[in-house]
Amino acid sequence: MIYNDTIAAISTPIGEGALGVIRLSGPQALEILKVTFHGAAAPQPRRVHYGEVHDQSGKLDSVLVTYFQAPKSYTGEDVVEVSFHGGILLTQRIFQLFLQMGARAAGPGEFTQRAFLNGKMDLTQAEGVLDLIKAQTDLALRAANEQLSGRLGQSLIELREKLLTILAHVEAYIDFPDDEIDPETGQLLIERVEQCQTQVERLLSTAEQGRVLRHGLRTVIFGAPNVGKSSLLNLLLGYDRAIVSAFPGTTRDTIEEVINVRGIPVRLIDTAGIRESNDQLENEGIRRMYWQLGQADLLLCVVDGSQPAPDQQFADVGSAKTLLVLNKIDLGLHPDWTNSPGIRFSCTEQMGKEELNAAIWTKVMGGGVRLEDMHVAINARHQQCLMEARVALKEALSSLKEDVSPEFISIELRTALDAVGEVVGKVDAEEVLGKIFSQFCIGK
Ligand SMILES: Nc1nc2c(ncn2[C@@H]2O[C@H](COP(=O)(O)OP(=O)(O)OP(=O)(O)O)[C@@H](O)[C@H]2O)c(=O)[nH]1
Ligand SMILES: [Mg+2]
Repeated sequence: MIYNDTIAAISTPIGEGALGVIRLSGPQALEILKVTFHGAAAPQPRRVHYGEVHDQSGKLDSVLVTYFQAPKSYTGEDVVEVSFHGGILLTQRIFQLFLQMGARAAGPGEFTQRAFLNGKMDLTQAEGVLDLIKAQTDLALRAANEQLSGRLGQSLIELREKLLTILAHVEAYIDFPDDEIDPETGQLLIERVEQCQTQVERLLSTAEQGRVLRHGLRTVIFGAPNVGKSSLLNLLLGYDRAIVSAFPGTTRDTIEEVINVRGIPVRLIDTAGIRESNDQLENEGIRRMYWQLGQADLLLCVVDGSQPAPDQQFADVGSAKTLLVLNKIDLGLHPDWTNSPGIRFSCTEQMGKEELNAAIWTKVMGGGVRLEDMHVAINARHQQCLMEARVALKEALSSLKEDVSPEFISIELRTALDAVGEVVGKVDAEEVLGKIFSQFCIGK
């Protein structure tokens, strides 16, 4: 074990709840429990004990305590979990008591960081814990669970092993400087590097879906005033979030809400209608709308399908990023739109919702690998590392093909190896670790 101090954290949200939970991890965890807990028997590993927690002045609460003996615990250290009645003051009193007894207040993600450093999980699994806590849809939850189970880590470890084998081969030639890599071995190594490249590409192809699952698909609803943008937001959301009125220019500020489209978290953003205006507030709304357009993953261009098509379209509705929504078709579709591929929609009649959801789904899942069939979806950090690996592998491959000296090939392979290793945490980079674990909540 690496640490000699014991950390404590309130592991439940601060507020009134049926239960509150405090966790302790470290070499003094059991000792702190023993002096504060009064029960029928001394705490045994993997048993739940009922009793009371006392401070100097007497009983604080009736509690249940669980003792997880190292190394069979979340962090790999001695861990104690105490659950009690979830009052705000009570939680603070018990927490303060543990601090007085020698524990230190844990920082964000410190429990998981210890779990990682004690070899209980690799870095992708630690990040899976964070994804699990933050998941907003079933699909995101499933991807997080897959990552937590170690599936991504496993495939990266296999990749590393393949790279190590290739490297060992190449380095064997360095030790015998008179030998060049013989053509047969050279060909074999080329094939193996190409296999590694395929694997890296496969993982990289899940980056976009991973980003959407973690952060939501930024979807901006835009169009002329009064076409029904806010009505569309309200309909998709299922309640009246935005003000709808028959006056053009109703929406000013942008309004953001997250919905779940078949497991994809979609961050819907309603914006001010685009038009020339002398109204300062409206112009500010339009300025914000343009800013949002620049940030969007997907654009829902809403038009009034019962009216003639405007001379000028606001966006390239043929672009892969844009879906055209022909709203108000309950009033009849204007002949201008007859051949339009836009989705026929009516907010008042609630028509076209399924078609729109299907179109959003296809935009996200359409190209490349389907997340349903995949078991991993990498995050931005993984993507960055794997892109470095991609570059290094490409270099290694062309060096191999051009019979460059083994020393150079070995350097390139090592770069690829390090980049892949960094994904699972097989590098000693304080900075990387600090950055990852600081995103966690305290107590995790
Ligand atoms: N008949 C019909 N009316 C609709 C439909 N959708 C919206 N409306 C009406 O159109 C008017 C404008 O709707 P909003 O949702 O406020 O339109 P908007 O695009 O957000 O307008 P701004 O915020 O002003 O840009 C309201 O009177 C709605 O009731 C529809 O599908 N059919
Ligand atoms: Mg509006």
